[in-house]
Amino acid sequence: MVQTRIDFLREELNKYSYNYYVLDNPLISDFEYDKLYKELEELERQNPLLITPDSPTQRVGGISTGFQEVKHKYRLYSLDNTYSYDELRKWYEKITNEFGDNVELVCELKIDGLAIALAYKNGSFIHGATRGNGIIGEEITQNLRTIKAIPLKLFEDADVEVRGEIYMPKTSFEKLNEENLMRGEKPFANPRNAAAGSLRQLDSSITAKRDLSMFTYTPIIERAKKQPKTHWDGIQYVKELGFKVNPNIRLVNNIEGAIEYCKEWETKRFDLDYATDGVVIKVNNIAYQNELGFTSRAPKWATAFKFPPEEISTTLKDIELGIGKTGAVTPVAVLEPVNLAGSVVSRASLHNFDEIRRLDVRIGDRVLIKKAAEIIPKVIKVCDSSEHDNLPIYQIQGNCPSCGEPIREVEGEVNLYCLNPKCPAILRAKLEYWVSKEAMDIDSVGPSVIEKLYNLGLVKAPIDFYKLSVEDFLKLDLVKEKSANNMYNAIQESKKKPLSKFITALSIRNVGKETAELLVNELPTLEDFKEVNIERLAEIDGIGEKIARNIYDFFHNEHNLEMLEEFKTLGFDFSSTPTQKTDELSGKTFVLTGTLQSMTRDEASDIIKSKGGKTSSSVSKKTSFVIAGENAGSKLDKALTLGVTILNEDEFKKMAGIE
Ligand code: 0OW
Repeated sequence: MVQTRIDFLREELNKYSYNYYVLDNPLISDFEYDKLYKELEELERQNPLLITPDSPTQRVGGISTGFQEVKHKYRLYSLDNTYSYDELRKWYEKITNEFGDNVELVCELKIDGLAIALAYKNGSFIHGATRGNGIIGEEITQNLRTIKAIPLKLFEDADVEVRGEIYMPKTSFEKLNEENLMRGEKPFANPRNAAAGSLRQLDSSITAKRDLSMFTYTPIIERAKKQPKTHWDGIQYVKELGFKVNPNIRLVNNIEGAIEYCKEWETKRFDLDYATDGVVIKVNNIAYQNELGFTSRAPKWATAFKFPPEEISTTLKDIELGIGKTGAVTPVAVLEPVNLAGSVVSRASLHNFDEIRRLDVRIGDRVLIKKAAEIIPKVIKVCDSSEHDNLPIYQIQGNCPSCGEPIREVEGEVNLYCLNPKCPAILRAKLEYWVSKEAMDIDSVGPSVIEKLYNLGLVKAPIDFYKLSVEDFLKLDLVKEKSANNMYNAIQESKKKPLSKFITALSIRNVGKETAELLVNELPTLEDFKEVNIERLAEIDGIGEKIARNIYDFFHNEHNLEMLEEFKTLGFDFSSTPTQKTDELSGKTFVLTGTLQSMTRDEASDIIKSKGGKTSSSVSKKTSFVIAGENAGSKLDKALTLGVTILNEDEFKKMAGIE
C-alpha cells in the first residue's frame, strides 16, 4: 500500500539523514540515499495529498518577502565573559559558597556562529527564529528547515524548545568565499558572518546550498517521557530525540576540571572544522541553576571563558615588498604557515622599514605574531634565540619587485616609493582601489575580475573600465550573461557618482575619502581643481603644504590632464556643479527600504545629505520618513507599527525638490 511504503521511506531517510548530518556517521552511500529519496519524491508526486511538512522532501521551500518579528517564548540570555583562570575560580567560588564544594559543571566549546531558537510540538518542527535581542527575534522557519542537522521530526512525540548555534564549517566557508571571489562578489569576513548572511536569505533555496549546520546547547523540555534534573542529562536526552550536540561536551566535577578542559582546547580547537571563540561552563544541577538565577542579561550559573587573543611564534621565511596604489613600498613578512585564531596565517604586516629597523627582524628569525580583530596579523617582536646574531641584518632591496625600477625615498614620507607610473603593481593596486567602497564603490567588480581583465589586457588603467563592453566581460571564465550585464551597468552607473568619489579614486598620494570631501566642498567642479593655485589649496582647513603640492602637481601633469579629458568624452559630467547644499530636508532623518526605480539607494542618500537631511539604517521613533521602494522589507513593517510617515519614490522626489 502506498502510505505504508511512503512511511517506510520517510523513516529510513530520516534515520540515514540523522546518522549522516547529526552523528557524522554515514550508514549508506549518497547514491543509495538518493535512490530512496527519488522513490519518495515520485510517490509524493503521484499522491500529493499524502505529503506532510515533516517529509524529508519538504526541506526546501519558496521565497519569503521579509522576516516577521517574533517574541521568544523563553528569553535567550547572553553570557558574561571571563578572560583568565583566576576569574573562573572566583566565579566558581560564589557558587560553592552557596552549594558546597564539588559542584558539577558542564564544559561546552563556545561555537562562533548565530544563536537560534527552535520550537517543536508533538515531535514536529513548528517554527524557528534568530536570537535577535534575546526577547524579539526574526522568524526564519523556512530557511532553518533546509538545514539537515535540524530534525523535522523527532524520534519521540514531545513538546520541546531548543536553542543552539547555527554555524558554517570552515571548509564550506573557504569554498563559498572562493566562489564569491570568482563571481566578483565580496568575500565574507569570517564563518559567523557567512552563516548569518546565509540564514537571512529571502530565497531558502540559497540557504539550502550553504552547507549550514547546528549544535544544540539548551534543551527546554515542556512535555516528554523524561524530565531531566541536570543539564548533562537534558543534553543526552535531546540527542536521543534527534538533535545534534557537540561531541566535545564534557561533565567535570569542579572548576579545576573545567580549567583543564579550557587548556586542552585552547590549541586543539584549531583542528576543528568549525570556529570557536571560547568555552561555555555551566552548573550542571538544574535546581542550583534556578537558585542562582540571572543578572539583567545573563545567567549567574554559566560563564564564557574567552581564549586569549592569539599570539604564536613562527619562522620569518622572507620579506616581500608590497607596492600600493601610490607606489608606497610596504614590507610584508612571509611566514612559515601557522594556525592563528582559527585561520592559517602565512603573511603578516611589517608596516614600514622603520619598523623593521626597530624590531631588527632578520630573515630566518623566530618571530611572534598576533591577530587582533579580523585585521591581518602583525609581527610583534623577534623571539630570543642564539641564531639571531648570526643572521644577516635585513638590507632594503634597491629595486621594485614588480618593475625593477629603483625604489626611492620621498621627502616628508616615512615610506619608500616606486616612482614608475607604468609599474604593473601600481596599476593593479589603482584598479582595485578604483572599484573599492571608499572610491567609486563598484561592488560587482571584485579583485578576481580585475585580475582576469588585466591579464587579458582589457584594462591597464581605471579609465579602461569605461571602455569595456558586455562582450568583454563574457570573455572571462565563469562569467555569465547576468553578471556580465551587472558589471557593465555598475561601471556605467558609476559615472554619476559625486565628484568627491572620483577625486578619491584618482589615488593621489595622501588624498583619501576624507581629504577628497574636504576639497570638493571648496572646489565643487573639476575645472576648479585645474585652476586652483597651491596657496589657495594649502589654506583649505585640513590640507597642508605637502598635500597641496601633490594635488597641484597631479592637476598640472600633461598625462593626467589628457586622461581627465578622456573621462569627459566617456560620459563623466564634471561640469554640473553637484546639487548645492540646500536645506529642504534639514533636520529630517530618512530610512530607505526596497528598490527605487529612478536612482540607487546610495544616490538617494547623497541627495538627502546634500539637502541637509540625514539617513539612518534602522527605523525608530526618531525617524522622520521611511522611503519605501519596491519589495520594501521589515523596515516598512516597523514604520507602520511605529506610525512613521511613509513616502513613495515620487513623494520623496517632490519633497526634495527634484523631478
Ligand atoms: N555559542 C555557544 C553557546 C553554548 C546559553 C544558555 C544560557 C545562556 C547561554 O556555543 N554552548 N551555550 C550557551 O548557553 N550559549 C551559547 O551561545 C550563546 C548564544 C548567545 C550568547 C552566547 O553566545
